[in-house]
Amino acid sequence: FGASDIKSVEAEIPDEQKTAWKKHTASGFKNKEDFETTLARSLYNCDEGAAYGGTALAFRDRLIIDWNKTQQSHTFADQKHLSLEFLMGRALDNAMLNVGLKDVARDLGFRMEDVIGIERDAALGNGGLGRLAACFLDSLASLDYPAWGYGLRYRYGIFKQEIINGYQVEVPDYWLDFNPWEFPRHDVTVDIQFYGNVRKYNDDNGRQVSVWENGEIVTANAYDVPIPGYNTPTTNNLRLWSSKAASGEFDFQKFNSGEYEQSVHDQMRAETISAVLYPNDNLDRGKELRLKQQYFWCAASLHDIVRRFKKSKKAWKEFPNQIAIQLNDTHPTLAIPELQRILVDNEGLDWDTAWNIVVNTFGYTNHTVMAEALEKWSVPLIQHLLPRHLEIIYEINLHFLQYVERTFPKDRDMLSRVSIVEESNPKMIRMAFLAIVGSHKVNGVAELHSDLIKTTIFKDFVKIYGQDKFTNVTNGITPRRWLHQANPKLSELIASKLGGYDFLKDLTLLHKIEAYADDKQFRKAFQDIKYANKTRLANYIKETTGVSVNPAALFDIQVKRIHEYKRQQLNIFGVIHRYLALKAMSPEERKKMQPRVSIFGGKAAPGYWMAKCIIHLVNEVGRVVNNDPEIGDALKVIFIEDYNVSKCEIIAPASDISEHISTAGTEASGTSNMKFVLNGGLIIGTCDGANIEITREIGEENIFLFGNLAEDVEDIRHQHTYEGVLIDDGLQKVFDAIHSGMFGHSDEFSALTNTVVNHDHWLTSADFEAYCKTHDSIDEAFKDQEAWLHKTILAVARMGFFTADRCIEEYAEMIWNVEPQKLKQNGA
Ligand code: CR1
Repeated sequence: FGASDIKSVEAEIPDEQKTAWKKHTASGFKNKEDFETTLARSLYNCDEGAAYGGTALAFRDRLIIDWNKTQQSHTFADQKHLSLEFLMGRALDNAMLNVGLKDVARDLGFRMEDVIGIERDAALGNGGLGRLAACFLDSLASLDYPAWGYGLRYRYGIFKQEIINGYQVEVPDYWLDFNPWEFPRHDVTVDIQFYGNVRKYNDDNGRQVSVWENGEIVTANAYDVPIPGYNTPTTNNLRLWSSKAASGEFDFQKFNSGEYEQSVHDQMRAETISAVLYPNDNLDRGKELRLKQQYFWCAASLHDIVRRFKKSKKAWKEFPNQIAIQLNDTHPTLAIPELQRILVDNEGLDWDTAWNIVVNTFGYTNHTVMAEALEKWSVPLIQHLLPRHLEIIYEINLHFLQYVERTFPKDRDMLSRVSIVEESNPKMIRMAFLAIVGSHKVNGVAELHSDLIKTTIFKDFVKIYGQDKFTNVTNGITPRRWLHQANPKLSELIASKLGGYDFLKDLTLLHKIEAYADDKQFRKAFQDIKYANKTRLANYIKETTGVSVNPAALFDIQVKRIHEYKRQQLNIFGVIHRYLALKAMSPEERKKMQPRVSIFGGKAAPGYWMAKCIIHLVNEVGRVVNNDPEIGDALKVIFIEDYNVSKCEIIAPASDISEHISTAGTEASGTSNMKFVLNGGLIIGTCDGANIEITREIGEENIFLFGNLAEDVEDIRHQHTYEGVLIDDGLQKVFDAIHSGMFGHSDEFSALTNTVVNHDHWLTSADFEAYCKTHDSIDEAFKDQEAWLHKTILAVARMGFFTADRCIEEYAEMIWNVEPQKLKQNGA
């Protein structure tokens, strides 16, 4: 380009953008050159991407100052949250909200949503378990608890879902292209060993010492992510580990002898450990690489924790008073034998002293009772990968079983039932049992779930340890993201009545809006907001699927991982039932029906055939129904592609009804149920997980419950085995329609209908009639909009209990014994 070309480009830059940048640079960039060098981009070339980059870097700089202050002041007393998954979503919007500077980006001359929309979700998790960890990080920082999260820095997060011809196709999610929210700590590395052997010798005092040696070394490299609290300078840390070949590992001998390829291959092998998130939700598949990930991350995190503790120069017995480590499910259970190994083998403590420290340090949260999700690892695999840990696990088990035998001398079967080692072929290590034995508290995530673990899978452990070791912390969600960020207009309306935004930090204050449930103006404003949120979703649906849906119709939404136990099949069979009923009506009758939009979204694990069949059926039903001219607006069926955290922020505020319809006793808690109600939608649900407590809080007249109870499910399954499955008449009509080829070749769906006919493990048929009738009563209730508004407002007002802040306070008091540490404004 010549000089004149540049001039002509410059002339096209709108003035307000130039001034905006000038003003904006005050908070992040010193001058235009600074901005341009940071982004390697000319200001005159500034599109949404650059605006995002600029805004993110500016906010990041603000966070760093508070982050450094927080980390300086919180050096020793810490709560550590070990989780293989942190489903963070986007960071910019949240950072702006928490720092309290949401207007800056507006000045740049861009639509804020467009700028925010540039950011890729940090999708380092599968579903509820990973999102819970992210909500907890937000609450820990917002409540000023000194706390760190430890996870893995996956190069590929959960896959991106594309729907092609009605089928799910998985595309890798390479999310790290531009990630301003992470800070590589090249100086924070830990060498992690795998394989090798254990050598024993007696030291000078005659004590037997074990040395784990000759293993393969992989280096863990820390990447830190600042976690800003809301309306406080406290900024905590999420440390994610990335794997790379140990420096000695790049084998120069091989290199020099011409085996360049081999040495690069070794490098890649090491990097593979943190390459990809396993895409299974509520399912355990014992792959060696997964076990490697688990140990890699546990060992790196513990090394880090121990290193910081040792700097404090305190005695080892102080360790559990200084540090509490919470295990998010059994994925981090190897941290238990690892800490025991560090204390006994490296630090020379005797077994009992060490074990006492270990047990008092760890707490274990269980998130499922389903057998297929309970982790077990084969003994030969652990022996091969972690020979010293296997010895330690055996010794832990020996001590434990000796205790059980002494306590229950007459119960011979007890020993094999509770043994950490399952006597199968091959032998297996039961990780949940190891987690219980190695922790001082075990909690479930909703009342029913916490009761179920005590009466089913962990029943014997309650006998052994007593009731007190087991407790409940019902899940919650952060109101910052899930109310204020996702639904700013509703948040504003509430604030206008409550005189400010204090409720975002004390959600129980919401109860004060009960007084407005009958206030005409308030109701109208509430209704308008819902309508606007539905319109926003309708626009998104139009843009992404091409289907027009009417925002005045009843929006019925089920978004979550696709799983047979969550019963999206029940939902889609119900939709087909409705479609058949509409088809059988006269046009006049049809006009009288409540128009509906049935919205589905969620990923299926790539190897989960049945879940993929469900997705396919939903899409095929949508294709038929949405193109049926007789049906029009009476029914639309939508599948939203690639459901994730940021899409949930658009979806949750837009429901009239959301579906939480798991077979009773299978959904440990559920957390999207809370998001939907908090945003002014009602629930159709089973008596399962947190639905039960939601009902207790909001009142049973404000929720649509149906279906068999958890206590009856086993009997019904038993009946199925001995007497066969009774297929409900309405469901039979649905199956006939599917078999007739109405939704494409019926072979495609035979697996789905056959499992109902053959076993119906998930009680689809047993609950079908009640499910359809409940939907009919929802249609009736929705017709009376005033009464409906009354219900939804009361429900919102009564959701205060379900804030993640309350969870964190319960964990802090019952399990961690830690106190908040407020930063003084000057950072001291
Ligand atoms: C449960 O299925 C719960 C979350 C968070 C999931 C869900 O009901 O809300 O945990 N469990 O507690 C899970 O992923 C491996 O188990």
